[in-house]
Amino acid sequence: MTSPPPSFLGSLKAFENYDATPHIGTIFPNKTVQLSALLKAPNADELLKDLAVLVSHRGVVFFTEQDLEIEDQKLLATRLGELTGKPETSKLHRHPISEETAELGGEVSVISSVAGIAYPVDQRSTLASRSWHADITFEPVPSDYAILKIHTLPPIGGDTLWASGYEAYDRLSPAYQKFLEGLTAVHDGNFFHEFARKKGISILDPRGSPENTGTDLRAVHPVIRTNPVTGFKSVFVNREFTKRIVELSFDESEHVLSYLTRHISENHDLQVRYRWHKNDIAIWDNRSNFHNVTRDYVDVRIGNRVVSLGEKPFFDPNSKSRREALGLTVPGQK
Ligand SMILES: O=C(O)CCC(=O)C(=O)O
Ligand SMILES: [Fe+2]
Repeated sequence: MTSPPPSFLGSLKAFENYDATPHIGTIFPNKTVQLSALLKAPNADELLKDLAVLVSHRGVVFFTEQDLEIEDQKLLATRLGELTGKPETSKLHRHPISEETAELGGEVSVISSVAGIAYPVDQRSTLASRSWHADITFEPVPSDYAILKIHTLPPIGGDTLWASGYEAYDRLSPAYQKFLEGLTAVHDGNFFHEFARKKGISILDPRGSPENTGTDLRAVHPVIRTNPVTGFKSVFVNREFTKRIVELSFDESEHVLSYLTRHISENHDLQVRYRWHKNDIAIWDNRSNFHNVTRDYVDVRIGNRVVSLGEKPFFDPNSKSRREALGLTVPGQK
């Protein structure tokens, strides 16, 4: 018998909410809870810090039918990281292929089925699982939090899935966990050059941190990463950007990456799937989760995404896994 996980809600306990699955996802279903109001509350710093901690623990948190304007969406993304101790040099990310429109600026990515940043999908693969990723892991200083508001939706379809990197780590055998802990991997976003060429735009530079500069969109990060907010270990490789484990031979690297990405996409019991309503907002922690949109619709689907930058990824050998820290057992393991 395991005890139920402790609550990470803090000051947010006052608002109606429920966990979407045991391992990932918390939903605030009532539109009387508005992020715009939390930002202006007298105890805003307490509420927003507790929100950041909740997102880092639960992976992704959903708010229903929000009136948050784009400038406040940027402010919220900034505050979540600031209140949980991110480096001062980490600002909002400017995506390499964002177009700096007067209306939105380079700090907003338009997530759209018709224009803006349509994520380039590998045309050779028709698997929906091909697009599992964490945002912008090709940057030396990648993202802590992302906030997505979808304002235009097809009548049905276009659900988004998230998967827990904490739970993915916990499901590995102790021997495999140890093997992965010393390893590092190359994350590569240079495919965006082709995209930029076709659109006739140049790669934005710098991109929200003095370390995210230049046009070679590659970085090396630990395969197992410690989340500084929770202290938990997470798997940190993803199908879209992670190309090579540095310390292994080419074939060994292919094998391990293929296993880990299947481990994330095929264990649907470490995932949550969200069906959007107009103006819903999802906030997720990119350090220890992956996500993937479902391209099963034909109508227009558009949202605005803001991605903030966190710390340079690190692995703390003294950090714990989520289940270890919370005293939860892994199914099938003693
Ligand atoms: O369209 C979505 O639901 C998610 C797209 C995505 O990967 C993102 O916004 O980072
Ligand atoms: Fe994404």
